[in-house]
Amino acid sequence: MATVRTDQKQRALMRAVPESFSKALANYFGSGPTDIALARKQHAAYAQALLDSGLEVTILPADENHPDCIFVEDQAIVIDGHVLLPLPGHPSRVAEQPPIADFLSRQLNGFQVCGMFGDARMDGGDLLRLGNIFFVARSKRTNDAGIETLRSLLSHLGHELRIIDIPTEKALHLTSISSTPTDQVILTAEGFLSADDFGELPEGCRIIFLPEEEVYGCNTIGLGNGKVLVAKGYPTVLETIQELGLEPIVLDMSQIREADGSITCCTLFF
Ligand code: CIR
Repeated sequence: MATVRTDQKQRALMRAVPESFSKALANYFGSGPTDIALARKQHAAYAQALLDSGLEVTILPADENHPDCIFVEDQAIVIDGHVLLPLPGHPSRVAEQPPIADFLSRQLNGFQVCGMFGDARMDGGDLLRLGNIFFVARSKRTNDAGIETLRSLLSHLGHELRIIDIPTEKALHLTSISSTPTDQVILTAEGFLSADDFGELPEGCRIIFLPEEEVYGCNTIGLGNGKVLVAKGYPTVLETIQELGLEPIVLDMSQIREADGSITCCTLFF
């Protein structure tokens, strides 16, 4: 049995799919959702999978003015009792944040909240955690000033930060091309990043490179109880999760993928 995440996930925040979801930004995996009823069905099945795994799930109402509002991962970064509210890297997504910030501040009594100012920009989807190491992408959405804000928080918390330049012509976010289903494993696809990009990993940790055509499937969520959410249709990813001794929960993400959204994008764990 593989060792699983130390930060067991217990509470999840999601946001409902608006009718306007068909207008979501789509430049990488998809060309825009076409079936909102199906997107809602897939989103509901995803939420149910979290509930069935024993998590407490809150779903905030959709915001029709913000077609991308379901992608809550980008709007807040929750680390060890602290919340960083980034300034999202795409202007159309900035005003999605207030209801999420309000919710988190009501839930997390005693949590410290910090913000991002000036030219700093970051999407939460550019952050990947492997135990006490945080990888952040320099991307179309996350810039150096944003990374410096994150660095201040992480150094205060005693965590290491490593910066990775992602190939922006091929990838939106770092989590679009990688994930950590456990605290020991990074899944990523060939053709995007090299082992050197991640740097030397702690003993017992490793990177597993999967075929380039399965890059979307490399985005998984390890729930910390041996279960891992994986997208339907990526056989090598599925096999790899099983070989790691983990239990995959397979979700059909087809309509969410059409909006460039991966599994991690739809949830904030707090
Ligand atoms: C966007 O382009 O911002 C959305 N259509 C997709 C955001 C996906 N979020 C993520 O990877 N964390």
